[in-house]
Amino acid sequence: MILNLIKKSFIVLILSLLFSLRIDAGHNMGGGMGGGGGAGGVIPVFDAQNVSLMVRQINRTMSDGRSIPFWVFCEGGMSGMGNCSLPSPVLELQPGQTANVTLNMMMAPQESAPYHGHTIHPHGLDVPMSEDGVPETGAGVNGDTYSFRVDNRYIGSHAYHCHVHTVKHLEMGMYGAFIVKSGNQINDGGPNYDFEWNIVLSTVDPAYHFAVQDDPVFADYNPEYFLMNGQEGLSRNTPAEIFTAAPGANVAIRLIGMHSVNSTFEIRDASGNRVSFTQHNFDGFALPSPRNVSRVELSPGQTSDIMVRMPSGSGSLYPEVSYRDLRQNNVYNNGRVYTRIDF
Ligand SMILES: [Cu+2]
Repeated sequence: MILNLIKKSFIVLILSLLFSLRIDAGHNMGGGMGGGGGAGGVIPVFDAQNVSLMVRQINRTMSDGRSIPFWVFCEGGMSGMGNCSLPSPVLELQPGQTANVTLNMMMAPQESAPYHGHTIHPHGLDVPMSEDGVPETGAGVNGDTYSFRVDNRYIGSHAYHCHVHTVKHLEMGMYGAFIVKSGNQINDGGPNYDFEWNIVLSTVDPAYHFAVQDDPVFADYNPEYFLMNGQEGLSRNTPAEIFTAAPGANVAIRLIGMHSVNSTFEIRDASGNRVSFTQHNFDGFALPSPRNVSRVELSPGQTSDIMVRMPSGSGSLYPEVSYRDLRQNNVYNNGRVYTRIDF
């Protein structure tokens, strides 16, 4: 009897390990895994009041077959396996709550001195210096618990990322959305949304991923892969993600710019015409008044919260991001990334 029980729990353990390994691969192959209403999209969401993150390497096979190593923050406490995704998980905190985000360095891939260790830097939130994860101002790089509070001004989109050798570690995937939430309000006193979708923008220069210490020199940035929520979304038929809303619903889209070039966000209808929407927040704060626009430009490190109303009847809209080089402002080869909202 006891032996059977042990056998059974062993099988359950193996099955759960296999399952988490499958998740580790991190592929939600161009849609199919439709995002879900309140869930915020395909990237897992955790409560920043009590979350433990560790660092793991995951290898991604890109659309051209090349395998690229990423370092990501994975939720998972001491279990050693972790719940890994690219981008790293979304962390949520309500105004008035206290964040307790623990960085567990057990088995973390890392560089040697002087770039040893990792931190978690809440980007765009004003937190005490001891909690902001910046080694240059004294933050430890061997694991820590980051504890801070936010107020109503911060309702909306922010980010977090590692602040050790940032030029490399950010590029490696050590970034995620940090959302300050108050019910369904898009900002303090702002309108309510019916659905919320977090979209993290990022770019990949393979040379940075294979770099050792400062070789090659991190000077020129030549991205080859362009992502929305970790997916390439090279065409409308293979969108980075398919989000499911409802006719007539207000969908909040939170754009978190963790990319390293210029970018433009637009929404098009089935005929390719631009759809206008309302921009409520920029760079983590409410605009003095909402703006009716048909595009949003996002520079590296910026965020924006927009709201778009689904038409009546059923159909699809196509949010897209164009990544453009900083010098000539030309759209990169494969630099247009497509997603889809079904309603
Ligand atoms: Cu790091």
